[in-house]
Amino acid sequence: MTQQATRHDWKLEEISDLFRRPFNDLIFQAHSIHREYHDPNEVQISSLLSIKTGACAEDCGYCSQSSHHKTDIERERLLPLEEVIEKAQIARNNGSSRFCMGAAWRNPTDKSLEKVIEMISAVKDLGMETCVTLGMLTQQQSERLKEAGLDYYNHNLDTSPEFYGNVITTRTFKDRLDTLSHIRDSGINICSGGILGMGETSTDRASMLQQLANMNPHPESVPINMLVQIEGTPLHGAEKIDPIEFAKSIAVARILMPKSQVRLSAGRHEMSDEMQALCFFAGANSIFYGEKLLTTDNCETNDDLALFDRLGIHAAEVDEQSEFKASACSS
Ligand code: SAM
Ligand code: DTB
Ligand code: SF4
Repeated sequence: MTQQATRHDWKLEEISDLFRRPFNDLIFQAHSIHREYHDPNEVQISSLLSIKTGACAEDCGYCSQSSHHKTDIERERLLPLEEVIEKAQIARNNGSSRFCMGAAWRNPTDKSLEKVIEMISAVKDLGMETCVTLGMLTQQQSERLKEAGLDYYNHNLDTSPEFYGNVITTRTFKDRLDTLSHIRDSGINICSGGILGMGETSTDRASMLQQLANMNPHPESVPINMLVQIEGTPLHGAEKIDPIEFAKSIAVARILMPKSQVRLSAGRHEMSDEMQALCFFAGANSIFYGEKLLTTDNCETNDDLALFDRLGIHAAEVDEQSEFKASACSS
């Protein structure tokens, strides 16, 4: 087996060339790399829970939870610990190996961070991996989360540095990079990716992937979301991304970051089984599972199980050393 060297010096033009390759050549290359590094029939599944919903000070143009937009979500304060444990237990019983808790904050206060830490400890006690996404963090807060045993922190770049200002104005691209470097320095695994279908160009998609691929080490998890269009947000009505271009983006992410988990994230609800199958072939090897994402619908769990069954895919499971091992998805 000839594993290619993992690179962190990708030029934008090289990545754009990958996007310009004939589809079959690109997908073949991505799938070949995928097989070298991963079990091609294994997909890791995480479940999401919004632990604090809405009234967010940021103006992210895609988001239902920004106080800058008029959407019809119900605001909720930080959930009680018992409710979080109950939801995590359900997710574990449904086969999720990781529980990801999201809060609509620009950044957490130290006081609310301690409450989230209680949640992290309780979820870890259930034998699940933990992930949180709470907005910007200081170095000290990252270290506190590491000390509490957090496995992953999700903080997306969202889009290219060039397109970023069209989507968010209340924090900068550099703010995001700073939070990511605090997470990296504190030793927590990074989950970072972006959203496609916000009106960005193919060069923007290449540029966002360049930013991720030139991080050293690569983010351990790379969520690729397809915009879920939400009425009342500025990006409602944005031109939808061509499914083939979306699958190509998954393939390019797999080629650039061979060892990472590439997560087929938001937007699966609007994807056909065939499009999801193509994304798995192109190198996606994790999903969000469960009927809700944060505030919007995800695929029905029975539909996911039926798709896994049709494709002969099994879910990855965590063992005591937090390493993935195969298990039947329905067991
Ligand atoms: N407030 C925190 C933050 O922004 O870092 C955490 C929660 S935020 C909802 C997590 C990520 O979900 C965003 O960075 C974005 O990439 C993704 N996301 C949010 N709304 C989305 C939508 N409508 N469609 C696709 N992805 C979305
Ligand atoms: C990520 O990249 N996608 C997830 C997770 N990280 C937190 C969130 C998707 C949110 C989709 C819109 C919603 O449900 O509000
Ligand atoms: Fe707030 Fe996160 Fe939504 Fe942006 S994506 S408005 S930071 S909850």
